[in-house]
Parts: sequence; structure tokens; C-alpha cells
Amino acid sequence: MSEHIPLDYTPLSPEESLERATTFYELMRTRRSVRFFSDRPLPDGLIERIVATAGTAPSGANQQPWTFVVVGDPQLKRAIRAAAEEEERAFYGSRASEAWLNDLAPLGTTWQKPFLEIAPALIVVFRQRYGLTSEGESRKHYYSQESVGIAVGMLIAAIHYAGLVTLTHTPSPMEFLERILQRPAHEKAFLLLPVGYPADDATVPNITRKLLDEIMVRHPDTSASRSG
Ligand code: IYR
Repeated sequence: MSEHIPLDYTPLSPEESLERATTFYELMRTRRSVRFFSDRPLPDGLIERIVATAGTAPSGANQQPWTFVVVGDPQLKRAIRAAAEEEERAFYGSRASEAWLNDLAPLGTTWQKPFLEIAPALIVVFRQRYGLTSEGESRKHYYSQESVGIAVGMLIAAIHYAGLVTLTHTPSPMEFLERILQRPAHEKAFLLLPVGYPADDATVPNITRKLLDEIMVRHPDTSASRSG
């Protein structure tokens, strides 16, 4: 066991906890996946803070199996857009089943991904399938999918909290990102998130979230609807 140190913990009263949980929920419920971006640049240092926040995520055996590649270079963004649109054209044209396309219809997505060039930054998240020691030996990673998924959730929350918008873009397959960004062999592209400000005329699909009752089950079940 490594050395243990005292936990740095700030206690809150129940009232403060409830107040903060409510404020945070009210903020997070306004988050939307945005597909229409402005080219307005990001303030210096903002993306670094956001990525640093994602890097505080818990991970299997604390191996932190992630790399966040931040792309602002217009040529790289253009290359990523071209390659993503090639895959997406095949997806929307033939690869996706009718059922899948029907499920996507409410979102209004197409093979065209102009946001990949317009957004001031793309964060490409890579999952390290295994680690490398300083001697170049490979080291098994545990729960890397779960770990990177958690980190991306925190990344999205940090982006929203900072007043920026994003979406989780999943061109499939994503090998082109490993090639264009020249990542080492143990890194697999996990997600691509354009980050920036919404276009002035940005719209979002009119869709709803499940109610708390639909996503939470309690034991014991004290809800009125079940107690009778
Ligand atoms: N990767 C495609 C298709 C797509 C798939 C799902 I599941 C979505 O929730 C949204 C889109 C695209 O990005 O358009």
C-alpha cells in the first residue's frame, strides 16, 4: 500500500448540500448537444482547465488510461472533417440499418459535419488499451472503457459549466483519428468532441429526457404511487 494522507474534505450542512445539488442540477439540465457552432475563439487557458478537470476522474487502478488531443489547427480540422464525412457518408448511405436511421431521424443528423471545421477546438479522446512503463514495457490497463467514459462525462460537465457547448461525435470506424493525429499503437480513438460557442441561430431538436421515476428505482420504495 502506498502512503495514506488525510482526506481533504469540506463538510457542508444538509441545507447547503441540497442547495448545491439543486443549483448543479438546474445548470446541467440546460445542457444540450449542439451541432451548430460559431467560429469565435476560446479564451486562453480555458480548454486546459476543462481537460484538467476531466483528468480528475477516477480510473481502474488509478491508471488514468486517457489522452485528450486538442486540435485547433485549421488544416488538421479540415483533414478530420474530410475523413469523418467519408465514413459518415457510408454510414448514412448504406452501413446503417433502416431501424437505426429511423431512431436518428428526430435528431436531424446527416453525413455532413461542418462543425468539425467551424468549432475553434476539437477534443479527441483516446483510450489507452494498455500502458507503457518508462522502459517501454506494456502494462495491463483495467476497466479502461469505463474509466474513459467517466472522464468524458466530467469533461462534458466542465465544458457546460464553463459556458461552452459540445456534442459527442462518433464517426465510425474512428481509426482515421489515430492516423491523422499520429497516435501511438496503444491508443484507440474513443470520442470526438467539438468545443466552442453556439452559432447565433443554433437550434436543437425538441426532445425530452426521461423522468426521474423512469430512471431511478428505490429500495425501500417509499413513493406514493407504489405504497398503496
Ligand atoms: N455517427 C453518426 C450517427 C449517429 C449515431 C448516433 I447512436 C447518434 O446519437 C447520433 C449520430 C453521426 O455522428 O452523425
